[in-house]
Amino acid sequence: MAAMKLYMTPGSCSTGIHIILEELDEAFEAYIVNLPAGDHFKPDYVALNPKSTIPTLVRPDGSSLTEVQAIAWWLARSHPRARLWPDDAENECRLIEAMAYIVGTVHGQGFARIFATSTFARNPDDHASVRELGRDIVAKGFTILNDTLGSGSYLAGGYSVADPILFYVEFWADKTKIALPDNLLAHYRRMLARPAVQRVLREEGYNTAALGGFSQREDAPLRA
Ligand SMILES: N[C@@H](CCC(=O)N[C@@H](CS)C(=O)NCC(=O)O)C(=O)O
Repeated sequence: MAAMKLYMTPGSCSTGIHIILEELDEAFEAYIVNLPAGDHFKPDYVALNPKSTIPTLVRPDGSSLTEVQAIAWWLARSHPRARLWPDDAENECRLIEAMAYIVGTVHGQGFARIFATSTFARNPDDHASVRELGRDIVAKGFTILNDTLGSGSYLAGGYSVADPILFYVEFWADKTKIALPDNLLAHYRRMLARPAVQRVLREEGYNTAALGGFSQREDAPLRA
C-alpha cells in the first residue's frame, strides 16, 4: 500500500494536519510546497489540487483530499485506533463547530487579513486597516474559543483532531504577538509538550524554546 503524502508549507495551517499525521501509527511522506515561490500554481501541484491551497493529502489509493476539516475527519475516521474523534454526538458536533470556527473565521477571516492582506484590498492605502480588522477578528475569536475550552484540557472531551487545528492558530498568535487568553495559553503549552508536536516543529525547522514560544524560521515567511 502506498504511503500517504502530505503537501505542506512549514509554519502554515498545514502544520495542524502534519501534527495529526504524526499522532498516527503510520508512515507518511511530507512534501514542501513553497508558497512564496508560487509552487502551488505549478501544473504538477494544480493537478493534485486545483484550488492551489495547502494542505493537500494524497491518500494510499492515489486520490487527493483538500480542506483542513475534511482531511482531519478522514484521518481520524480511517485510523480509529488513534482515538482522535469522539464517540458521542455532543462532542462530535462541538468538535465540528470548533474546527469550522477556527479554520473559517479565525484563520480565513482573521489571520488571512494579516498574512495575505493584498487578497482583501487591492489598494495598498487600505492595507493597514485590513490588517487591523484581521487582528480584531482574531482577538474576538480567541475570546470565544477561550470560553469554549474553559478549564478543560482539550476542545472536545479528550484529545482530538480539533486540538492540532487550534494549535496552528495559537502558534500564529505567538508569532504575531497577539495575546492568548489564559485557557488558550495553557492549551498551547500543553500542545507544545506533546512529543508529536515537538517532532513536527523540529521537522518544519523550528526550535522549541522557552515555555509558550519558539523562534521563527529565518528563511520561511509565514503565510496564511
Ligand atoms: N479552506 C482551506 C484554506 C487553506 C489555506 O488558506 N491555506 C493557505 C495557507 S495556510 C494557502 O494555501 N494559501 C495559498 C496562498 O497564499 O496563495 C483549507 O481548509 O484547506
